[in-house]
Amino acid sequence: DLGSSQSRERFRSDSEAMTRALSLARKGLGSVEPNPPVGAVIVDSQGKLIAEGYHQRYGGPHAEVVALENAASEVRGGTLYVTLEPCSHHGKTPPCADAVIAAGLSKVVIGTMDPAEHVCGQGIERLRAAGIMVEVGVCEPEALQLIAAFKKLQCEKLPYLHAKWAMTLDGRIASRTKASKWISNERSRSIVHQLRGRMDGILTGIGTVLADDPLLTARPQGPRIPTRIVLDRQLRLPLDSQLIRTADDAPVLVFCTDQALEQRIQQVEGLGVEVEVVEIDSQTNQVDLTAVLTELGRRQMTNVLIESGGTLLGSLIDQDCVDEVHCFIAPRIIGGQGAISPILGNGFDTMDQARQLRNSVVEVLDGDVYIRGELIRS
Ligand code: AOF
Ligand code: ZN
Repeated sequence: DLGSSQSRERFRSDSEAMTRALSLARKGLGSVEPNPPVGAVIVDSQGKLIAEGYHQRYGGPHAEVVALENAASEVRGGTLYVTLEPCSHHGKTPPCADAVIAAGLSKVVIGTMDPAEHVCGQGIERLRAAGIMVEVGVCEPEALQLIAAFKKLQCEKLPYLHAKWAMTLDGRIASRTKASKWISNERSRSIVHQLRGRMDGILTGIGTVLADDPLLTARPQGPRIPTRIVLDRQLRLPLDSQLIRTADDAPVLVFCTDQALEQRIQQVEGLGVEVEVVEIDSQTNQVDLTAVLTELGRRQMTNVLIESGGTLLGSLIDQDCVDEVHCFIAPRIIGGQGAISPILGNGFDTMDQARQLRNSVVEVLDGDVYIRGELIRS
């Protein structure tokens, strides 16, 4: 509720208004995918806030239209701040650019252009052709970060991969006896559950399943129920594993190769698990990761969390597939030559080849250190 006109907020700058639109957009994370999270605010000709809106769920009205419908007073002559370029296509809803023009707004300030083929500048063009003043690129880094997963799925047809691991101060995810419960504290683990609850999939390897018998669900449940995805060349997934026992509550998808027996495939499928047979990667003698990721993209999975051991994560890093890192460091030392590192694979030979984080944020969670950031992909 925007209240009476005297109490209405007035933004001091374009970036302040856009920052508000960005935080509105974030409320849709986990609910809108595979569509982008988008937020919008409208101010009147005096610069007073008169409407707010965001894209709330997949298939629902777009942010701009929600804001227009919520307007507390006349929008004619006002300015729209929107995190993403208004659309110009007839999708599940009519073009927002047309709605903006019809409402008589005089200016539109945009966070970033829509990278999707069906828009890609045409929304901006349509607004300008109607005589509306358009400015693009206010808070663009934040606006781009917000749609990073949407952009990857649109442009590369691949899911955005988040890698998560928890390790000790000496960089170990398990002791030399393979003990790994629990490294990080409760607060770190609750962040992981929040992350899980907005993912389309959680990806792990059969090694982790055999070692830990994980559930890989979000507790409490978030805005979506992620599919638990296991890479399992020979289909060794135990029939009495927690994953299989809960297959009715949250989907399980297993990728195997022709090294799995047909009879085993049928048995596992009979227990409610979906099985996909893909090629083997002759380099690693493992399930071909490109085939897996292509299939997940084909299924419109936008965000996938990797919660695996060092082998799978190492291969994904070697092949430059990871987009974002969530690393939890516990203030403990386990030591031991045989203790296990989070990332194996081939690795890189020199420091200048090392993978680099950008826009990283560090938080302290009751003594654990949480580092998240985007991985720069070459
Ligand atoms: C959204 N929400 O607030 C904006 C979007 O299938 P449709 O009709 O929902 O259209 C989806 C496309 O619309 C999406 O790919 C993006 O390019 C554009 N803008 N989408 O879901 C919004 N502004
Ligand atoms: Zn739209």
